[in-house]
Amino acid sequence: MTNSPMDRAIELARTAGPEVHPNPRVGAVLVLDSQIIGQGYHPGPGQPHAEEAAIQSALEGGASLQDLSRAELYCTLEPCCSTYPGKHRPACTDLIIRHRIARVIIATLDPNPRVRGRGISALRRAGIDVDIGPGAAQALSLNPDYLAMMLTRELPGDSQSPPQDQGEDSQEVPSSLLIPGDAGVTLKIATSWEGQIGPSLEQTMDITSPAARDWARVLRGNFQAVIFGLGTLLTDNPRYLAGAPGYTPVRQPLRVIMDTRLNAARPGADLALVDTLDAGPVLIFCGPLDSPAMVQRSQDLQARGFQIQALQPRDVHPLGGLNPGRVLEHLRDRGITRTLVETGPRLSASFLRAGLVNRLLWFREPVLLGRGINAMEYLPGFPGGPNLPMKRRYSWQIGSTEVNLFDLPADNPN
Ligand code: AOF
Ligand code: ZN
Repeated sequence: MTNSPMDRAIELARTAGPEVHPNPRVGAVLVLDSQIIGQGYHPGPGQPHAEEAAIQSALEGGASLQDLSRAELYCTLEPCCSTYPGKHRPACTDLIIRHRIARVIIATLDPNPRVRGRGISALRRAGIDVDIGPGAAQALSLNPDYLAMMLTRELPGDSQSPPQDQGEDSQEVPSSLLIPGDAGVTLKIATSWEGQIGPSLEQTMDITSPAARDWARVLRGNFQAVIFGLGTLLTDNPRYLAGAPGYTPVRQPLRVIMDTRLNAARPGADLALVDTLDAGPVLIFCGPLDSPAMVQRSQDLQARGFQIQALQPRDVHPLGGLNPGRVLEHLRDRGITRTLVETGPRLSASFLRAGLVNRLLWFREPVLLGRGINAMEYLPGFPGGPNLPMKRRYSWQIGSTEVNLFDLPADNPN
């Protein structure tokens, strides 16, 4: 095969015409011993789903049930998992389980509140090996409208919608990560398998799989603000835009920089953010404008399109850092209560130490780095560290990356 089976499944999904609306474009491919033995796509409401079409085409092509039990099914979207009034077709997970397919590879989750990870759980509960993430970016870009619609949809009190707490170590993807409306501060940390965050206190690393990175960008669109520090700004030069390629984000969060001395104004700091101000504003928190130099830097940055919010002398730590609690208060005054902190170890630690983090999203990559700053040693309250037995609520895999979600006992009025 020249293309990967997932590439082929994405190609198939693309063959659906506009009649597919309001359903998503989905493709599926069945592979046995490196040969495609079945394939299909979903043409539109009332028609077979891609998985059903792929299984059907394999059977019509002469595949036996024993062949299916050794086959791998590549799906561009998480298979659906329930029937309900108005649903046209049988649940794809039932078909997959009934045909005893050995392994299922899924590019992206179905954000439909009736699915949202429950399709994956159903398959895993049935003993089917499930891999998530290959081709995620292309699969997301197949259905920007569908994703945007589903991400903003909630079915409160609907017995079909997933229960709030799936208990420890559940494989369910938390719907709160997919639905805007979840208040609080989420801290995102990416580490190697042994917990290394980066080579130094300021630097972060791009070690997570591309699929996980795309997914993180989609999730970003569910927050009102994303906070980071000067170190991350200068070393990573991030843009922090929401949405994967071709995917319409729910919103672009306000980019918030904590920069006590306004070093972002440093000559030579060639900030990529400057070119993204059309997508949304950037707000810089700093210490008091108590010197001509600070006033000058503030003016320079404002002239480049940044907003500046100076804090009081009492909000500056003797060692130079800004009080993260005060930053959150200012954001709350602006109506911002759903915040993502995506920054280097030092600032992450100050949010954790102040007890301001409600949720920890730990992206853990199966690589070993051997040296660097270790989250378990450096971050107070990090799971696996000296003083924190913590309840992991969810864990799932995106590409090669393991994503873990923890609820922290935060002292946060959000
Ligand atoms: C799949 N495979 O090919 C598609 C899925 O009304 P129905 O029965 O067609 O169900 C529509 C929902 O099924 C849709 O909102 C989305 O959640 C899922 N689409 N799922 O397993 C497919 N098209
Ligand atoms: Zn289905």
